[in-house]
Amino acid sequence: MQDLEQTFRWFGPNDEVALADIVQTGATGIVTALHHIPCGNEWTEDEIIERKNIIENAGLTWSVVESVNIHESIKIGEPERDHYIEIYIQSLKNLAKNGLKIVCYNFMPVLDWTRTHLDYRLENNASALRYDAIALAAFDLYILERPEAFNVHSAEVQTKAKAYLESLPADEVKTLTDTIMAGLPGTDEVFTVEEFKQHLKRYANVDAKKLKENLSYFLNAIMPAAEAVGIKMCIHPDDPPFPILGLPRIVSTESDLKDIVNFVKSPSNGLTFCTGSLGANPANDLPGIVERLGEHIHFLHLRNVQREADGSFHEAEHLSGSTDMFAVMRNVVLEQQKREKAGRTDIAIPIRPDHGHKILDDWSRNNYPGYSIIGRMKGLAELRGLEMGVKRSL
Ligand code: CS2
Ligand code: MN
Repeated sequence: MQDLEQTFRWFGPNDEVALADIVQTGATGIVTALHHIPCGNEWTEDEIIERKNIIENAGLTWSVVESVNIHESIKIGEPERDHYIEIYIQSLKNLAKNGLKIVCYNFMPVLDWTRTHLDYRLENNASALRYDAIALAAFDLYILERPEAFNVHSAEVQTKAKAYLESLPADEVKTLTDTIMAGLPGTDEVFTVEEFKQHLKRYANVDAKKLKENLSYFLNAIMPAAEAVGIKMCIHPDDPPFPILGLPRIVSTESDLKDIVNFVKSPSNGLTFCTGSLGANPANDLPGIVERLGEHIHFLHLRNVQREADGSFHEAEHLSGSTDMFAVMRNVVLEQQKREKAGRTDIAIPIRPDHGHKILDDWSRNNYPGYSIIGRMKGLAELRGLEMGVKRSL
């Protein structure tokens, strides 16, 4: 049976990790996006071809587009959304013309992934990303000063959050704010608290139900075109998979994922299975999701998180943490078997280690948070070993 296609995210020519480095990790596929094109603008064929050539000249394949970001007007359901959907469809057509057929996206309002600490030290002094529930509450209650936050966080959390904030030196308060307010991956953009408040206002009338309707509207609008050109869309789950800072989240649970694949029944309407994102909610049965929704998975992000009782978590080693990665991989391989039997050709599902720890010489480069080269390479190496072990033992 074909192996999973090993991929590595690359942020483009400005990434301090070069394609020549990635070749040595064992990855053969690249996951990238035209990060310099502002969200809502068309990805022209010229730009796509230019990026594709750079990747191919390094002996690699551009396997997955992550992400073609969704304009906020589409998430909010504003009148301009139809205009932005047209542009989105045009970008998909341009990608498909050049052989790019797997497109990841997410539907998280305003913020992409959210962490509170970018340099959390593990026992071996490796650096990991962390989401601390108390720190997040402290920001929500006393920096963002969102009135409803006092109804969301319990009295106990409010007390702890206050104490936490009072214990922080001023420069660390700023670091915490900038960490939570980070914009899209691949950019250095950070919202100010004021800008973020403006964004929140636009979402005042968008609850989870409305946001889901807007996602359904978007999917129904783009799927006929995506299907016609053979594009497989795969939605990335929310990270973390629960509402934060007053923003709704609708790609967080198995039942959300089921709803989404049912919005439009099409092979083009698929999922990115990110264990790091989904795994932060203890109620998510990750191996079970692969078993039940595996046919819709077009892209795999296999990383681990270590959960704590209060909702905090940090990014753990790929094979040890709260998620049983063996059980996940076994069900991924069983899904490959099912596809083979059914005559499907998409057996070599692209997999990436997603994030990694900062270890060894990773300190010599200024990478995007979570995107160290050696830490990710270690994760990928572990995952490929696990895959081989599972396959040989079946
Ligand atoms: C990452 C995200 O947090 C994660 O797991 O994979 O940055 C992801 O790249 C985007 O949210 C996908 O749109
Ligand atoms: Mn992910």
